[in-house]
Amino acid sequence: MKKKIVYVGLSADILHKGHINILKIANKYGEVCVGLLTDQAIATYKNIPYLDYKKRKVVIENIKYVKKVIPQKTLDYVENLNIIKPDFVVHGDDWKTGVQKKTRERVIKTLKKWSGKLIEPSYTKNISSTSIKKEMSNIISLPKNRVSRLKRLINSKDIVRILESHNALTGMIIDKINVVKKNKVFDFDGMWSSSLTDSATKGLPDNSSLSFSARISSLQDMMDVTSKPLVFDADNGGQIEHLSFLIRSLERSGVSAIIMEDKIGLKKNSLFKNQSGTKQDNPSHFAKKIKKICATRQSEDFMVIARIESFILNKGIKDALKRAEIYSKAGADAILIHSKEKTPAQIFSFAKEFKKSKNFIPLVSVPSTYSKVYEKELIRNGFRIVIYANQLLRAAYPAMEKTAKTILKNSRAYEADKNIIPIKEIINLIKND
Ligand code: SPV
Ligand code: MG
Repeated sequence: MKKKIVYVGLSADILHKGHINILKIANKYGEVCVGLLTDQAIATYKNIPYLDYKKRKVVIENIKYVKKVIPQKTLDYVENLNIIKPDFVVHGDDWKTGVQKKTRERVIKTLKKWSGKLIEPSYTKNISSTSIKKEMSNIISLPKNRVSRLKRLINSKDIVRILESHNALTGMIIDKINVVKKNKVFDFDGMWSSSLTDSATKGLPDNSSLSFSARISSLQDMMDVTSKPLVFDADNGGQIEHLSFLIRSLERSGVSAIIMEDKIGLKKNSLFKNQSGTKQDNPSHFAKKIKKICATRQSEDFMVIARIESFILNKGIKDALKRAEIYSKAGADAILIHSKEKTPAQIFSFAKEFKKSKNFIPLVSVPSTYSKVYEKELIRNGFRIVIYANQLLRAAYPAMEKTAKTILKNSRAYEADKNIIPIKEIINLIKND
């Protein structure tokens, strides 16, 4: 008699006895086919897994209860079910509520077409993947593991969302906070070490007066208490002869990418209205800097992102496109096309043209002045990374200023209390373990 087919959908990132229990039960009903969720499928509803698809597949296909493993490319099972037409689907009963509730309903509906059955063993309690994940996050935050995470995120997600961080505390906010919208978890994928906000925090202008060693010391504070990737704003990277030392320090610290802008001379922030005296680098000289980084980096996963300032200096799209070609050929992994317009029209027309090139590489956007743009519009126009470059410092400064003024006005602190967090909360914020 033909053996029955049993389908089990799994992410199987951190494999625990709950998974084994499900597979063991599934095996009793027939031959088990595991639909292993791809990194892209997992990224649609939670963080990308610690282990990539290939590594997870090796583990699962060697479990004695498993007959074969196929990729499940979406959170939804329907596509695979229609191909496999299993007699049974086995899943822990924990999906009756929460993110996967709808997925479950669609499984039941699809199975009905060929009288298949859903088996739901009770979920193995007392295994907290959250506590296992906490331990894993210590491993993942080791520099070597953290460096490569940004590239994996770019390969797995529609858009990688980065937020400015200027100290350890802001890094912790980026690492921890999330919101749930339409059953999906939204969080930030990494931190931006901004030259503007790092300098401002130290009372310095954004003109490279803050040395790279001071910048690296600030980011070390963040790296010590976080696990997400960090993208480093390197201004123009400094002198070509010094680049290899900078890259070595960044990689050792666990930084995932350097963004280097094609300007020369005394650094001026790109959002200043008056850009007189600011010059753009000769594209072939800038290309040499990119090549130098590619030649010195230890890990292929450490990304070099070339930032084009043509629009900032009113040079127009032709100049920007010419540069994008040259920088891409030199080995850049992505292009940040910067703009200080109020709308994204300029960068979208650049993206439309650059997409036609055989040298096209992923695009990065910094929507500081065109902040009305939604992430879905950026995705539609070919952008893969969005950097919210300064918002946390801009939020913190007026809040602190207001509190200081309230104390002065009232000659006591009481009136400020209602706008600030209780002391207990700030003590509990940082765990002492
Ligand atoms: C920064 O945040 O320091 C940047 C982005 O480089 S911008 O301020 O727009 O130049
Ligand atoms: Mg900067």
